[in-house]
Amino acid sequence: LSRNSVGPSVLRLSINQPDFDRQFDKLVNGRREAEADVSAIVEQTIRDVRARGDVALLELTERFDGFSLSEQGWQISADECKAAYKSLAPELQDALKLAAQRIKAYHKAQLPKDRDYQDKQGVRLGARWGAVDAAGVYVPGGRAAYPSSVLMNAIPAKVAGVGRLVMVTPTPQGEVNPTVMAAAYLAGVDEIWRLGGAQAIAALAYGTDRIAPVDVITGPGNAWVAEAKRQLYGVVGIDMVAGPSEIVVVADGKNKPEWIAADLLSQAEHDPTSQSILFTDDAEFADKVSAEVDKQLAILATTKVATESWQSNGAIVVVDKLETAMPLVNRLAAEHLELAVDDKRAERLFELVRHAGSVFLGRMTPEAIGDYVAGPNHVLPTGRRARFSSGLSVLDFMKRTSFIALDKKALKAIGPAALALAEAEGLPAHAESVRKRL
Ligand code: HSO
Ligand code: ZN
Repeated sequence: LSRNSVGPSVLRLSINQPDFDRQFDKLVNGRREAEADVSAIVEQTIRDVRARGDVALLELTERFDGFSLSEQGWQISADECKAAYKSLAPELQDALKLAAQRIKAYHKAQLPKDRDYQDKQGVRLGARWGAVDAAGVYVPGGRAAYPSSVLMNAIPAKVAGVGRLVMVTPTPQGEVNPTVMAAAYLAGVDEIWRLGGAQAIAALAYGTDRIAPVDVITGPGNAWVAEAKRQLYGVVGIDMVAGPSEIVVVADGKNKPEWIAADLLSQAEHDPTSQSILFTDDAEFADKVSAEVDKQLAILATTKVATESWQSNGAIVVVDKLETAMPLVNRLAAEHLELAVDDKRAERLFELVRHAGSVFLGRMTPEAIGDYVAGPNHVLPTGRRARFSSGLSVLDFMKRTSFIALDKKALKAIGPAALALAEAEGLPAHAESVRKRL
């Protein structure tokens, strides 16, 4: 994208500029996901873990995380997690507990209903939902280790009814993040293995002597982890492959510029490739927010990441009316969408939203509330994937078995059509299995 330099350091577009369509296209289609070519290495790692199991895990962990699993232990125990929780400041314990309770309540309400009914031909039909037996959650180490993400991945699995919930997390030099362990304790994780990278995903998918395989793997990770999930999809189920965070804010001129600037920066600080975009119908307000972002960037502890994100991926788009922004907002299909306007207006704009991962209505709903404590999942589709997919839910840990039951009368009603179709497909055994009963 060409970063034109109308004043401050962020892309500024106006719906009235002659080349707006072309510029906005570039914003929509700009690729922010580095396609590092890791596929060959990951393929090799997966093959290695599959062939040599625990021995490969030992070697790879020694090489990449710099410690010995056999000396320091393969697992982190439930007692260690409980102790980590107890060692936290009481306010942090309470915050985690509140988050866990609210996430649990929201996901409980999400549980699907079985169906069982008889149709007009007398055929009994339905579907029964059940959880997978075992699920694995990947939790990154280092900067990207978020206790909130442990809750967001693990709690839906438990609510879905997953019997065995396994967590894998790299512990470079053997070190573990205590708040992550505390979150695992609260979420009811059953096993934690000190493993990271593609090798951890391979171990979960195929199993080793020590580690029993799982059926579904979720959770964020670096390029190697994402690629391993992609390659092993089919052997196991996975959640979506997530990209860098995004926020679109639709705001009128009656907002406090400080608030909106902070909202934009809340996602910019996640990653240099994150994206924050403001739509407003007030050019003066746009200037104020832009200046305020620069002011806040100067004092933010995460300024390096946030500045890079804002300057290379951020944008401010000035429109005539907020309603005219909505088709543009839909094209971006952003992970997070704030509608920072009066409540009634927010409802009306919300009616116009067709594609977004999660929507935050009104002036008092900053996106960060959804990251931590509101209840809906913060694992959401990024990179325009909200066009066709949704946030993580209990359904990612469940599957549906349909069932059919006929009696004589029902078979008489619909059997002849099956017979005709079987004959048309040239499959006589199919036809006979119906004919013999008729
Ligand atoms: N906004 C991130 C989730 C997160 N934020 C975790 C803070 N901690 C997902 O896009
Ligand atoms: Zn966030």
